[in-house]
Amino acid sequence: MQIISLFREVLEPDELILDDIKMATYTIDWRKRYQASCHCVLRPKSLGSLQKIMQIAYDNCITVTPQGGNTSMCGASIPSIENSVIVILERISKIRSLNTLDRTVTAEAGIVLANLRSFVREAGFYFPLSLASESSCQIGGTIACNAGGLNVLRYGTMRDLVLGLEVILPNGHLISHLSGLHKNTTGLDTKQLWIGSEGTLGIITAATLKIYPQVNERMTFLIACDEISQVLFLLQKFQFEYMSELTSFEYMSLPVFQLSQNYSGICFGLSGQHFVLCELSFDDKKRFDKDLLLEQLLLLGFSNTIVACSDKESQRMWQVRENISEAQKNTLGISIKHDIAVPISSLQRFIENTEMKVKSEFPDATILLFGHLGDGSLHYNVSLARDRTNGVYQFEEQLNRLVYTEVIKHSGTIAAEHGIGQLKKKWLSLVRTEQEIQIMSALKKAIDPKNIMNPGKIIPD
Ligand code: FAD
Ligand code: 2HG
Ligand code: ZN
Repeated sequence: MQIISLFREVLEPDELILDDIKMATYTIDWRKRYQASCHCVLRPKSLGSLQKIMQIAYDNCITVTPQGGNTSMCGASIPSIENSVIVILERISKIRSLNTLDRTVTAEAGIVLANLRSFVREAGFYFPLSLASESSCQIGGTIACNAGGLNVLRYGTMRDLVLGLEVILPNGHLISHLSGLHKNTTGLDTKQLWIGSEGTLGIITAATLKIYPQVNERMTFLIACDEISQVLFLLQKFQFEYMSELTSFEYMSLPVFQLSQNYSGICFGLSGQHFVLCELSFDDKKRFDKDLLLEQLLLLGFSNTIVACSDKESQRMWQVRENISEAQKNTLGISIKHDIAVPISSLQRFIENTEMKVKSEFPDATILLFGHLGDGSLHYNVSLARDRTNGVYQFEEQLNRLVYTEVIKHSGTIAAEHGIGQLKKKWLSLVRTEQEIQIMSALKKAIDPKNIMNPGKIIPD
């Protein structure tokens, strides 16, 4: 109660959420896996209010979890300890400026990704970060997680798109460095610390981001293959033939493709074991030639292909891809998720070996394999017929060990794009050396000496 009065003194009434029912949406994660009670949810309407919140939190050692769209897949956005406060950014969401000569947009952290993308589109430009969660997730959250998504092949992850950052430190001080410089070699690039920091080093309040020219034409197509080797062969061919046009190369295994088609009420009538949703973007209309593409695919032996003939058809293809997580959650219940990456040259061996091991220890497993194969990252989700409720988590450690052992054998990572959060911190030492973890801890101590920012995330206990 006393903590609430401290905030009440400096905030306006509508900047505090105290009602249990209203708080409930912020205290449970998208997967309904992590739940926490907290003193209150704070929704500051200005940077000034946010600074006051942090000063109070710092002086009184109150732990703070910043929250964006609450779409984290690894429990990063839910406090891991009791007696925290959650700070939501939804009201700090203005577009501050658009500079077409610098090719930048400066936006506040709470803007929803889809809204930023529409704003940039309406101005005649393109902001490439695209995720299935884009109608909920926020710019601050995507920076804090270094989000990846569907266009990484051509434009990189969020880290590649951030030119400048503004953050509020745990002690309430503001660092604002929102320059639109594309080059700057003045010592350590400190903004990189906050990109991927998952709310553990302060609150991101605004960013200057790169924007791109709008793409003139897109070609979206679905290809069915019988063997994973064909998928990799296709990727290699496209990387040579359409190096700069290849924007997305998304993979779906048969169980995933069927599940999401059924859930979406869409059927493309393709048969195969492996499916690729591919998008080429052309700045130059001359290279946009559907017939040529179909002919090339036929010559390479890919006859089971559908090239979208309209925006509507392309949207239907993307719908099947983007509905996967929802389809899985609503149809198969609770699954065990992995967000891994291995070098593309090792993908086939990784997929084959891991499947063999999973099936031998878990004969009732359905492996829901899909993801951004073009950049080497895959979602290796496993559903067990024996239990589709939370009870399945009793098998999580065994399954994780199995999958991560193969990931490590193939020089991969246990978190390609979703981050570590609470879910994977005990596995961090598999992929980061002791010295690297020590450096992370030392930086955390230097920036957040009282450990008030989203404690219990990333760094193992
Ligand atoms: P939240 O979930 O609210 O928070 C995530 C982390 O960021 C937390 O640690 C939080 O404390 C911190 N944070 C949030 N805002 C701030 C801030 N302003 N300052 C400091 N820290 C902050 N991810 C991908 O990379 N690629 C995908 O393709 C993808 N697809 C998804 C599809 C679905 C259906 C869903 C549900 C999720 C998907 N995700 C994907 C995961 C998720 O959407 C991303 O990680 C996203 O970046 C999280 O943004 P958010 O605003 O929801 O952040
Ligand atoms: C995607 O690629 C997301 O669609 C979600 O990263 C992955 O649900 C998942 O496991
Ligand atoms: Zn993904």
